[in-house]
Amino acid sequence: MPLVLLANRAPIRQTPTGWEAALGGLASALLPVLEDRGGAWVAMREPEDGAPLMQPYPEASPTFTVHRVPLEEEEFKDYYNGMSNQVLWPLAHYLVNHVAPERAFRGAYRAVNRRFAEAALAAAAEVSSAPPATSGASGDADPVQFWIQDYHLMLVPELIRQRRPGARIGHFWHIPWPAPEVFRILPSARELLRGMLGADLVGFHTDGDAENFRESARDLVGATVEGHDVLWEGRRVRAERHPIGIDVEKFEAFGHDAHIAQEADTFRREIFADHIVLGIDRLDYTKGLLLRLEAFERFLESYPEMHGHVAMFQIATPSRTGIPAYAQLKRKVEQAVGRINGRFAEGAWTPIHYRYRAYTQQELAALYRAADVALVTPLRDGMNLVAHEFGAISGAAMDDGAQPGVLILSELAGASDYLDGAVCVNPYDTDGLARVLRAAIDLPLAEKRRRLSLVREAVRGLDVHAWAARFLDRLGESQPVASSQ
Ligand code: ADQ
Repeated sequence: MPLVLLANRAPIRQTPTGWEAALGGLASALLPVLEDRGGAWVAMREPEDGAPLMQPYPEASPTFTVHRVPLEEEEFKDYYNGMSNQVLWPLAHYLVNHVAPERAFRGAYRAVNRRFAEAALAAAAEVSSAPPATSGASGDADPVQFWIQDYHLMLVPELIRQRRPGARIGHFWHIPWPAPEVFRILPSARELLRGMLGADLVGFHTDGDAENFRESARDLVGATVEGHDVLWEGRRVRAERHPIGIDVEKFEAFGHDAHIAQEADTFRREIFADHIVLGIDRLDYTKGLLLRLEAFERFLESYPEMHGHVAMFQIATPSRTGIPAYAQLKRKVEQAVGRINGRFAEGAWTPIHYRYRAYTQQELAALYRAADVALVTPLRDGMNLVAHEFGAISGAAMDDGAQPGVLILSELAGASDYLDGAVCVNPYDTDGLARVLRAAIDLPLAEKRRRLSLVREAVRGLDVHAWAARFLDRLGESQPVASSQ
C-alpha cells in the first residue's frame, strides 16, 4: 500500500555529487519504507531554497516523489519560527515563560497546514488509481496511508480526513505532550486537538505523553477515553506509546571502527585530562546547557582534587538562529564558559572546551567513544537520541576492549523511561548533578560495564527501523470506525 509521508523537512539533500539521504534518523528509517512501498514525502521548501517542487527519487530509478510546499519569507517566519517554535515547542516542554502570544502566527500556521494537506491529497491521487473511499464505513479501504510527523502539522489529519474519510492516517508526535492544564493555555488548543483527532493512530515516545494527550482530548473537547483509545466523532483514535530509537547497526559499527578509534585516541591526547565529560546538543534552551555548566562549576568548586584531571567537552549545534531566545542563549552559554574557564583554568588544563558548530556523524562517533561520561541533561525531552547514540557506540567499543562510558541522564527525558543502566538525575538540581558526576568518575569498572550493557540492550530494543515498521503495522490494523460512542 503506498504511503504519503508529511514532515517539515525533506529526507534528501543536495551534495556535489547529486541528491542523497539526509543525515537524521527519520530519513534513514523512512526512505527504505518509501522506496519499498512507493508514494510521496511532502516537506516545506524554505524561502531562497531552489530545490525542485516535485522530485522523483532515487534519481537513478525513482520509486517515490518528494513534494515541496514553497514558503514565502513572512509565512516561514510565522509558521516555523513563530507558531511551531515559539509557541508549541516551549509549551510542550513546560517552559511557559518562553511561549510567545500565538495571535500573530495562527493564520500562517493554518494556511501552511492547509497547503501541506492539499499537497498530500494531490500526491495520494497520483499514486493510487483507485478512487478514495467516500465514507469512513469499514470495508471502504482507502488504498493510501498517510503518516504525519510532529508538531508543525497538527491540523493536517483533520484536513485529510474531511476529503478522504476512509483513509488510514497516522501522526507521530516527537516531543513531550504536556499536562492538559498546560496545553489549555493556548487559545487555539481545541482547534489544534481537533486537528490531530482526525488521525486513526497518534504515537508518542512515552506512556505519560500518550496519557496527557488522551486527557487533553477528554478535558478540552469532550472526547470519550476508552483504555488507550479516544472516541471522537464516530471514530476510534488510538493514542499510544511508540518509542523511537537510532539506526543501531550503523552506530554500533561506528563503535567498532578502527579509524574512529584512532580519532578518539588523538582527541583524548589533545584534551589533556584523565576524564572527559561529554555534552552534545542542539543549542536549545530545553537541553539544559546553562544548568549543566553551572553544575560543572559546582563540581569544580566542591572537588578541587579533580582540577587538572577532568575536562568537559561541550558541542552545541547552531539551531533556530532566527529566534531571539536562541541568540540570547548562545550569549549566555558563551559567558558561562568564559566565566568558568577564567576562574579555574591552570597551565595546560582547560576545564571546558566549547564548540559551536555541526559535526559529521563520524566526528561525533569519535567523541562518544572517547568520553568517560556523557552528560545528557535536558529540562524536558521527547526521547533524546544522543543518549542512545552514546550507549550504542560506547557499548560496541567496550566489546573491543575500550573503557566503558557512564551515561548520566535527565529523568525528564523520555529516554529515562527506557535506558536502564543510566544514572538518572534531576537537571534542575545542580548540586546533585555535581555529586553524581563525582561518583560516576569513581564507579568501579565492573559497575560501569554492567550499567553500559544495560543501556546498550535497551538501545538495541528501540531500533528506528523497527519503530517505523511497528507504527505502520499498527496503523494498518486500525479500525476507522469506533465500536461505541
Ligand atoms: P532533537 O531535539 O533534535 O529531536 P535528539 O533526539 O537529541 O533531539 O537528536 C539530536 C540529533 O542531533 C542526534 O542525532 C545528534 O547526534 C545530532 N547532533 C547533535 N549535535 C550535533 C552536532 N554538533 N553536529 C551534528 N549532529 C548533531 C526531537 C525531540 C527528541 C526526539 C527526536 C526524535 O526533541 O526528544 O528524541 O526528535 O523523535
